[in-house]
Amino acid sequence: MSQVALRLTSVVVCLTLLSVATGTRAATLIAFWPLEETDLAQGVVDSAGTLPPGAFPAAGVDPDVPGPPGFGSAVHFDGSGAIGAPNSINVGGSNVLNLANNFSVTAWVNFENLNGKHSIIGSTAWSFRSTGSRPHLTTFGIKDYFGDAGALTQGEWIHMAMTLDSNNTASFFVNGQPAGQDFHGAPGNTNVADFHLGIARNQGSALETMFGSIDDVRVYEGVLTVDEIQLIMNPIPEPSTVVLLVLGALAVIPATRRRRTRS
Ligand SMILES: [Ca+2]
Repeated sequence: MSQVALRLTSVVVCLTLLSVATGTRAATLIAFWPLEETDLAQGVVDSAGTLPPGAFPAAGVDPDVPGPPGFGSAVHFDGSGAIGAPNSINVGGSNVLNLANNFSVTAWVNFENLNGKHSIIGSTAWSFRSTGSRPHLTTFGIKDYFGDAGALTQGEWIHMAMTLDSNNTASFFVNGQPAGQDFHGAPGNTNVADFHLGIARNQGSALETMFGSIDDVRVYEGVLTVDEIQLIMNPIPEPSTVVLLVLGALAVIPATRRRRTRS
């Protein structure tokens, strides 16, 4: 099993066990780019298996820079590009990622510069990005949701997550800790073009290119809990740990059943 497949399996196992333990229904992973590609000619794989491979641009990105510890390689964006010719990764998904609310996004980011706006992923429906030192979700034409000022830092890997619940409340998390909430009364729009990693949208005046590196970008349908976000941001558990978790869960279930049988 490849390292990426093992990591995905590990996270699924851990989230499932967490859901069983808490009695909550886990959010559903619908797109996951581990960004393990190392050559611009390679397709950018969605390990969730939902979308066909995305495409690197001809220039402006380096597909083979070190990611955060435990997450393999990452992609560096040089902040260049123009509307119509963006230096970003087109991952499609206009009919899959066009979520109006009740979704979550997570990613590792290493900003080289926090001046202005720098997008992790976006389309004409929504964009998850930075504005200055604040996490920022835009549902274009509807609402700008902001997290806490000072929550973001540059020059180091930080883990960013956002959730937009079914009441259109956005919650932000940085390195697994709450980083602000923002509210609105209407969902986002779902009439969208292709999604891109590294820009907000490829039309109008909102290119908002990433200047820095990103890795391990995930989109979920549903609202992740803070515990789930902390699991996602952790590097791959050792296989022995996963095996122990599964064996532990299997041991608990018969014991619970025996207790129920006796009572
Ligand atoms: Ca990676």
